[in-house]
Amino acid sequence: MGLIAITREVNTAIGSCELTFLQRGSIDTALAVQQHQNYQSVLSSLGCEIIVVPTEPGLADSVFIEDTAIVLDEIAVLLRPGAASRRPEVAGVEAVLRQYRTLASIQPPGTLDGGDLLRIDNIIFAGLSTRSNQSGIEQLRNIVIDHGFRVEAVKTTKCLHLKSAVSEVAPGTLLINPDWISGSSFSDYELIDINKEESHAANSLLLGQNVMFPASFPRTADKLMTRGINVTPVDLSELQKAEGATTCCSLILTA
Ligand code: CIR
Repeated sequence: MGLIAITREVNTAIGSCELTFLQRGSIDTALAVQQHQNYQSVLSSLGCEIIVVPTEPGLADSVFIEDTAIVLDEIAVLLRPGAASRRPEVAGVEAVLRQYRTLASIQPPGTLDGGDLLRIDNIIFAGLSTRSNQSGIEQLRNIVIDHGFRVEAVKTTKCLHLKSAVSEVAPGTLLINPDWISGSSFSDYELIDINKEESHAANSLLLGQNVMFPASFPRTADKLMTRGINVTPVDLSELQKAEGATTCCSLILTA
């Protein structure tokens, strides 16, 4: 059994991406492509086989593939992104995922973005956000309960997704921005606060013993390293301007 990372190409229309909490800044598309290629090389160096889903015209946010599905060992759930412009992204991802998993899907009026789903062991924390609604969370709960998963809703108001504010950096340990989400929903875990000057630093991708982490947040990276966590930096400056982060550019699964 090996690890697979499914990624999706950067679309040339990324400059017209969805934005919610950020002001639009100019994105260097060529640099975004280069940084995304490096992101894939890092995933590969950490043991993942990379499968790239081609993008399609008009899918400005397609690189943020995480928002289209959640993949568990037993099943994959195709999501229904909260931004209508992003819903056409799901079909291309479905075509690849059906080779690896039985599929279920979120139906209207439910909406759910993968960035709102923080899975830790058999618990899925689900952000109730501007993108993900109660119906989406309820549908996910009904789909995964038979596979032994519990879904806990957590309201977010200050950031795009739940995982903008909290992510797992080691088994039982979460990196959190306490200004964006209360630690009270995560009292069973050890919490590490981000450095206060790096408000977007809470999103990291844990792969085995390593954490892929944006190069733009060195103070928080130092904090993690001081705790004995292996940090592998990735420069994602251009995708960050599109309100993207580390987890959102891949779907990780075992196969
Ligand atoms: C959006 O607003 O949908 C995209 N521009 C960014 C999505 C980032 N997704 C994620 O962090 N899971």
